[in-house]
Amino acid sequence: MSNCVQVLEKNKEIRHDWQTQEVLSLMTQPLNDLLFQAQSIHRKYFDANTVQLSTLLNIKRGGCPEDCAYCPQSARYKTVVKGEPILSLDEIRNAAENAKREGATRFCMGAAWRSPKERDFKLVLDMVKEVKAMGMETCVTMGMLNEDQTFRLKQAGLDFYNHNLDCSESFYETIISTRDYRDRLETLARVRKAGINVCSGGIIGMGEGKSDRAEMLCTLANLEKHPESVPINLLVKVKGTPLADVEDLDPFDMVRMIATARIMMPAAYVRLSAGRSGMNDEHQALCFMAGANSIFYGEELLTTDNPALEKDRLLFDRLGINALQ
Ligand code: SAM
Ligand code: DTB
Ligand code: SF4
Repeated sequence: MSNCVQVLEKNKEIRHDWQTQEVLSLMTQPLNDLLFQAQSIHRKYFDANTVQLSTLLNIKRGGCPEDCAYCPQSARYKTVVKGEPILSLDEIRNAAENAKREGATRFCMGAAWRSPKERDFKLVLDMVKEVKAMGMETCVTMGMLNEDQTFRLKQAGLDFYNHNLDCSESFYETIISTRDYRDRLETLARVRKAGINVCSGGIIGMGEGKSDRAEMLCTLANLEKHPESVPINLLVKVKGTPLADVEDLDPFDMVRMIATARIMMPAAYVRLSAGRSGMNDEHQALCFMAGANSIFYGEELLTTDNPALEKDRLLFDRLGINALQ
């Protein structure tokens, strides 16, 4: 196929006019058909056997004023997580060096804030500069940002900002009451305007319907530009949170969600995010087959467990997957 035809085809595939009903049909079609479509698209945009590794560090644990029903770091719920002060620059440097040595290409720093206060924000700018200088990609997630903050983060060398939609606008009020959906979209628009790559996705398994999942993917894919990174989290049920006893998800629903995200946002890195500790190797392999090409690599997410490094290396070996260098 000529380059010109390839470009025309890709232009048709990168769409921003998705409708919930259409996406619901895509997501619920026979699994083999869905996987075939997702694999075909994945192979046009990426090497199908390469997965990107991001390591997470919780730079400010717990004590968050927000009421996100899934989150063990909310001060409103009685969980094992206690509020702690922000980590020091030395602690960040050590963790990032370790992540780099283990093979991660991106270092993601998360803080349990509604939005950063000026004093803390300055510390985060220093963290970003430090990690960037080590030759790693930088990512931060710390809640809502104003325009001044996004521009200062860009100047400090921030590559990605993670701010999830979490779920559909229709389901949102059952999950969070302390800030609204529009706030999330506004922060994403400011991140984009500042020239920082957007990392945005959501969580499934919170009791939402399939059409909520389709609606959330439509909101992401219908943004003016697709997010460069789309984390798909499977709810980690934490004792003490309102969602601790929600019903288990059909494992194939995670596979379907990833495949649908892959088809809708062909050039994005789709990350198989939280929830891997509860998945067996075969389930994860199906997620990679569906087009997931990024993971969180490290033994802890923010407050909950993630698979051991050795376990992930062994899985990659068995599947013939290479880590993105
Ligand atoms: N406080 C900031 C915020 O909420 O934007 C940044 C950190 S927050 C913990 C980042 C994301 O982690 C949330 O938006 C949510 O998607 C995900 N998350 C939190 N708790 C989770 C859980 N129990 N299971 C799956 N994902 C979770
Ligand atoms: C994202 O989408 N998932 C990560 C990261 N972005 C910050 C967080 C997952 C948190 C899982 C629950 C916990 O460990 O506290
Ligand atoms: Fe706070 Fe973020 Fe947890 Fe919500 S998800 S309670 S904002 S740390």
